[in-house]
Amino acid sequence: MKRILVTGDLHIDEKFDLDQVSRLLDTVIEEANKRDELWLLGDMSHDNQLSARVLYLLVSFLTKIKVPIRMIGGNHDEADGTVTTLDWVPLVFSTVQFTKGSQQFECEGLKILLGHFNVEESVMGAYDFKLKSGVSLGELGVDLACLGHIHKQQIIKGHNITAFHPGSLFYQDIGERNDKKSLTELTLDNGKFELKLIPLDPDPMIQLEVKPEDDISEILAKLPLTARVRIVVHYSDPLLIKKDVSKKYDNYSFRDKKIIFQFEDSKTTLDQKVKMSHQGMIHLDDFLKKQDKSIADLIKKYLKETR
Ligand SMILES: [Mn+2]
Repeated sequence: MKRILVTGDLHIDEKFDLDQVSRLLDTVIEEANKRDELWLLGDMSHDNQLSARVLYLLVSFLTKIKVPIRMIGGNHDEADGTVTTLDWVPLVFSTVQFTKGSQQFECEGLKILLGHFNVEESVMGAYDFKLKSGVSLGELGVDLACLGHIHKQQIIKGHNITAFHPGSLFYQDIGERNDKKSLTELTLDNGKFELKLIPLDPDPMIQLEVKPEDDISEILAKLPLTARVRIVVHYSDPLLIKKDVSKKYDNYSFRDKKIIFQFEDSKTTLDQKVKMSHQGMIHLDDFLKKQDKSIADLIKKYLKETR
């Protein structure tokens, strides 16, 4: 019997608040270390150039995982042609079995595929729409497919095959705000498998629909500081001064809240603004100085050889 923690689409990036990302990665570390293996299904970072902070988070994450890892690259990990931003990982971490594309193997008598793509049956977004894939579930030719790429957690059952998307760790898009985020525990036992969800608590994303005259300051005051809020102001008055409407909410301090104002009339959608902390970048050398020497040396060597 083998118990595996499956996740993916970590999208480590300043853009998504590294406090949040690192908090959720701590849960991944804790849950993975209780099991036999960790499978990571691609899109480790968001940008095809890793900043020092992102690299630091990725390295310290992998350092803390004490079980063998299978890792595949996703579309966000493609750097340039055949190069990915993760090529250094197996050179630094011998416990990571990394491939740029899919992995197919047998485990506990089951044919398993790890991939970073969706099948025709995968759904996404708030309204469960489907995205063209070109491959359907039945065509995969395995018993179980673990698929990254789609951020909405789901299990897709077919005839003699099951696929699942463990989904992403946190909300990137307001369209995901009602989805539940989780890690997936996969138990493999002598030709049989079982999937169990482990709930995550990402920073909430909330959408409030209001009219210009509505007073929602009390609702806003009660929201946690980590909430990302979109206020959609529906209006019909063509003379409405948008600045005055958003000024109304200044009575309540938003300094630490991440608020997006969006004004919607029948014709236009205007002004999207997200306030983010952690815009600062640190210098690579400063970052490397603080790291365990052996890892820092390997990364330095890697960076030297690839530049
Ligand atoms: Mn992704």
